[in-house]
Amino acid sequence: MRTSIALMFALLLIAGHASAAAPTVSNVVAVQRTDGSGLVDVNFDLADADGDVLYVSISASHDDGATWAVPCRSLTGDAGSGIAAQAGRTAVWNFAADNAELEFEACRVQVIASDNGVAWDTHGPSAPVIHAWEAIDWDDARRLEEMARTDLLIITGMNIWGSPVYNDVDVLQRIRDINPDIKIIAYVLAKGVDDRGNVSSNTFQSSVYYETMPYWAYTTTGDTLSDWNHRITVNLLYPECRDIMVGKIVEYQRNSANHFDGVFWDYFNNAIWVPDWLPVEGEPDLDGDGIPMNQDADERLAYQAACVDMITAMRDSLGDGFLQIFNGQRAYADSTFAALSDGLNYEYFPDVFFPQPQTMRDALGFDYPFNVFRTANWPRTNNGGPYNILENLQKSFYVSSVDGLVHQLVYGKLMRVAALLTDSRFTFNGHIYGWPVNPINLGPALGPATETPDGLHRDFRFGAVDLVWRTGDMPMPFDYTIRLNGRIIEEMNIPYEFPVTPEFP
Ligand SMILES: [Ca+2]
Ligand SMILES: [Ca+2]
Repeated sequence: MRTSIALMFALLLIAGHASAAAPTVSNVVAVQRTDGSGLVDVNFDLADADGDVLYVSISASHDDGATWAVPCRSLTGDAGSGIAAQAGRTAVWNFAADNAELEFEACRVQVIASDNGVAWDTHGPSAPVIHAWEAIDWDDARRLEEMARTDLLIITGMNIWGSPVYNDVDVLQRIRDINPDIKIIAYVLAKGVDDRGNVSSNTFQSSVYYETMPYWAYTTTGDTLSDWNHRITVNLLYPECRDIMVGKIVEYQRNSANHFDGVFWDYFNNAIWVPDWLPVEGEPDLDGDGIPMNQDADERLAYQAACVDMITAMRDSLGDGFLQIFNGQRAYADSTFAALSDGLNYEYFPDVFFPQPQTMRDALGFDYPFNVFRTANWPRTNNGGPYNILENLQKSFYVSSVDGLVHQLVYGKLMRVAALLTDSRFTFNGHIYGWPVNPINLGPALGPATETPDGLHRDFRFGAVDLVWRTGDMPMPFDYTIRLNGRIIEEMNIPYEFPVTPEFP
């Protein structure tokens, strides 16, 4: 192995996450030793007025700070958790171990300190998307800092809009203070209202409940239509109903203290789908002609046009820069509809939409017409997208061949591999907050994924992903290996995994 040379220069940074007294980092100086060891000494001063012990994260850039993707994992000394806030700290970066055969004309090093114990490792090409649909404690400084690490955060709009606690307090700013570049998206209902709106203290929830009441949808037998727990389906065929559904969002986006960067519509299908387990009598019949929606082509076309009308109305009101991400199956196969969006969310990927069996194999199959290599390019690009998101909330477990213990088979790892191959994004734990323990940043892709005799391969600036087909379907669709500059940093071949990390103990 050739010893690499890097010219380092100092960079101050960062810290200052929302807390009683934010830590500071100063006087960062990084110098590579000249003894042939390839080691880099990173010297810096830490301070924290209220004396918190800090988590120190170090990352490196070869392009003057445009990206922070240079592999920087082999750190010893004053990096990681439990670092006292003192001057004269030193971490040692084994540059040669992380970057065998590489050299750079110049590297910048950044040091980030957190007094909430939060790791600020870099991820790439895309950071994990965070779906945090559950209620958020906006006074939990650690959770806010954890969420600020993503560049796309999706939270439930009506937990803030109309909330007696949060509507008039700009809580989103608490995250933007930490990460000014983050996009924060409101999860909103596309075709229903919460059936607890009549007892809610949330004004968004109650007003949309009462105002849409004349336009609630009914079945062929006159039952109130519902397509999920605690949902009443509204009848979007009425223009007045669409005006309320869109207008309520526009009203709160404008008048609440909390201004989102866009909405996540849940969800758009070609027709209303009612799960078998819901106690709904009769079939959806929005046009009231007695013909069930699934046998009524005119009704379905009218519904599809109504959904487009809402998207257009939202854009007319809140502008072209207001993101609209679509959940639901319609956009997965309808490129014209998908082109209205800034991104598609694949819920329970790949179990919803892709044909059974061999679902992951279709989703990642070049021959399948609606594979995610193709759909990744369907949405708009003018707001930084496409933001196509792969997520799966399910869980599996296995007995590890390494330690004989039960571990979770973390679907987020499979989502990440699929996303790396397809230029999609991923969430690590479905629509509940989740974040990978093992940070992976391979830098930009060098080209598209290619087929191998038994799987897929893709090269990146600093690494490669290899997928080998297994069953083709969840929960173990494929084995994979992720290499960083030739070194394996993550591998799955159940019951073997590296690293063996209880991601959700
Ligand atoms: Ca502090
Ligand atoms: Ca009908």
